Amino acid sequence: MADGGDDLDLRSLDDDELVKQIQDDLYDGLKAEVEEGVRILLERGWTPYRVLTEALVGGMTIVGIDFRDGILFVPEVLLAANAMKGGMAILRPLLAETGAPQVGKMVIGTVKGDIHDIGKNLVSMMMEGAGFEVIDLGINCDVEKYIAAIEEHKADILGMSALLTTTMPYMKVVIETMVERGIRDDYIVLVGGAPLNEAFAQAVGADAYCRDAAVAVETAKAFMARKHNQRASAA
Ligand code: B1M
Repeated sequence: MADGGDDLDLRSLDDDELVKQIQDDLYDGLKAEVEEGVRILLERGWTPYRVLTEALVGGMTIVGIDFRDGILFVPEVLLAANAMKGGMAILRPLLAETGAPQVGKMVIGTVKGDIHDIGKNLVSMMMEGAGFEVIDLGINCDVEKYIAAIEEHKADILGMSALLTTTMPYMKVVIETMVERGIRDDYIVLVGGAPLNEAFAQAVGADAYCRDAAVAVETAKAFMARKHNQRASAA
């Protein structure tokens, strides 16, 4: 993709060129350049959400395609992921600032055997931005870790992320264990990750599949509203 852009003045680019350059820099794993590009777009009045979706997620999509096609390999993708995280770290507090009063509590983690965390982190950020308190358990979470956290934090929602076809079935293990322990109906269970779909979510007994972070927020809000209504009518 682009050369390192060492002597390129990012400020001289118009918005479209800058987004393209950020995506190239992300592809090349140039964290400092990605961070600078993100800051410039924010200075130009872009909302944090727009920077996130158009520049960063857009860039990571290109990385994903070339990873799939064998053009990029794990070390390069790790660098790209690191650059993406640099940009996300700038946006995280800004997304949280725009948030409404706390609407619910979510525990989220990537399932056992899976170390992909970019999508999960994005969901966490967007949920925080929408006014949810988020307890992020990180990656490689086993069933005991999930259950201990939802109980300890008295969560409303359990969110699980999986990016591999080999790890997504673990969601069923978690939900079945919740059923066995008689706690399944105490929580809203939302699942997401690139290889999942609605049929899978239904098959494993989740409440809903969330295609992306924005859908996760909308779905969580809708379930929370339903929960509040049920409480109100029971009172
Ligand atoms: Co991996 N990897 N990877 N990888 N990796 C994929 C997933 C893959 C599709 C690439 C490919 O072949 N095209 C492929 C999986 C194939 C399959 O299972 N069918 C793959 C593979 C094979 C592997 C390894 C096995 C490679 C190897 O070692 N040979 C290995 C597995 C390691 C492991 O986990 N045990 C591996 C490793 C890695 C890296 C470490 C190099 C790196 C991860 C770095 C990190 O996350 N810190 C990596 C990356 C970056 C990717 C791709 C390129 C990008 C994933 C990503 O971050 N996307 C990915 C290709 C792809 O997905 N196109 C790939 C951007 C992110 C914003 O999107 O995660 O989908 P996503 O999240 C979205 C939605 O899915 C949703 O909202 C998010 C935001 O909109 N969502 C949720 C996600 N989680 C949610 C939870 C919710 C709700 C919504 O809860 C409520």
